Amino acid sequence: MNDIIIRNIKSLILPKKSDGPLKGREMDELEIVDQAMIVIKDGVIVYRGEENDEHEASEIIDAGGMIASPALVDPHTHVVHGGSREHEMALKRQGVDYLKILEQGGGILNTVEQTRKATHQELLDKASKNITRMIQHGVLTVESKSGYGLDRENELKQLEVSREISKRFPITMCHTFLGPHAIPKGTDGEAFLDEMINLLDEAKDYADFADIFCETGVFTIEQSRRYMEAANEKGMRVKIHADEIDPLGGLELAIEQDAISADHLVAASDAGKSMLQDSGTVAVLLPGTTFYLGKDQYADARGMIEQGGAVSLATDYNPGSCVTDNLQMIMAIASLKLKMTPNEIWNAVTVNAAHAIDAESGTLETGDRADMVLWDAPNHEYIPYHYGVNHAHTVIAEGRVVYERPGLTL
Ligand code: IZC
Ligand code: ZN
Repeated sequence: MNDIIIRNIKSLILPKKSDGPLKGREMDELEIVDQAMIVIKDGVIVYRGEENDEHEASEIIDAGGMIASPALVDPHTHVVHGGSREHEMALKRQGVDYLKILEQGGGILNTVEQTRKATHQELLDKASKNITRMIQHGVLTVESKSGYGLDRENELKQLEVSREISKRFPITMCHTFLGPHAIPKGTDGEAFLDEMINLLDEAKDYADFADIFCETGVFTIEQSRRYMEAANEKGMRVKIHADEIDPLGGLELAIEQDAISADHLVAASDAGKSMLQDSGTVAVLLPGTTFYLGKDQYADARGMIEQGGAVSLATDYNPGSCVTDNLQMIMAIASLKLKMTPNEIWNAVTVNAAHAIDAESGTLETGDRADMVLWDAPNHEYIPYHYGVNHAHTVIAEGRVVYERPGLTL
């Protein structure tokens, strides 16, 4: 592989590398080096910092005064699925809420039907489009969940597709088994949960984490505990969809079970939030979902950070409650609705997102994989500010340009 110098970077955004996620006040610290350069050798960073004349390389990229950062990390997605649910928009407009649609056999269960019908190749082609868009928006590390199969064959099919994607694209992926995502129609919840617990032994060969949807009408706290204990016993680190709609105490359970992340937390209790500081659990907030579901109450990011917690952000891309592949859009919602500062937001979509999925991504230290983005923006605060569009100009994966923004044909 070639040596590359990227010069003429207006500002280089450098989240701090650390053994654990950044917590509390640390989340507002972000190193920014002005008039910077990056030197890459064999896909790895060998220098990053102020521009100087001390390096040589066979290829030189002139960043033209753009800003640069580590590639973004999206630590919560449901990117592999069949079909789509645009017909639910009309129901939502009539005031039928998300859990009601699920109760009536739609929602997740509709996607389950479509995912079961789809072949491996169809799922792969469909998810590849989403992954392409994610890369174009500056994301090079993605978590991907199963959960639309709800039986052995189809859960494993989804995980196989997810693993195939990581081979086909220049990205880092981790895979999560979310067998207990909904209860198939006409099935007893307890019996179905047993089936999913029995599947953990096999799922372990395909997935890095075990996840469950703990929510009214889906899985209770007691059922979620039983599942998480079983996964922990089998040596699988756990995650949980917790307190998204109703305050069930999912965050406390996540911390009790040493979950690597607790995701959603819109309705998390004050007691739960105060426990984050001394825990190894990252709060993965998904404000795009709150926005898409049309709710007024957003997760209390400020309370979590002010009490010393570690917060991350993700798209939660899925066909029902948040249909976007654009993590930059989530950065804007985090600013507007979660009242997070620009520095907190950048740490949340890089270093903390990586810790939420145990990935070695999100920083640009010497020795790190050269996954980075050149942004067509004057400064790092600009990206959450100018919302809904793509600011990624050049995406570099392991030192290789994999996306460059096309121009117009005039
Ligand atoms: O397909 O609705 N919340 N799971 C939990 C989802 C949203 C995905 C979906
Ligand atoms: Zn989710």
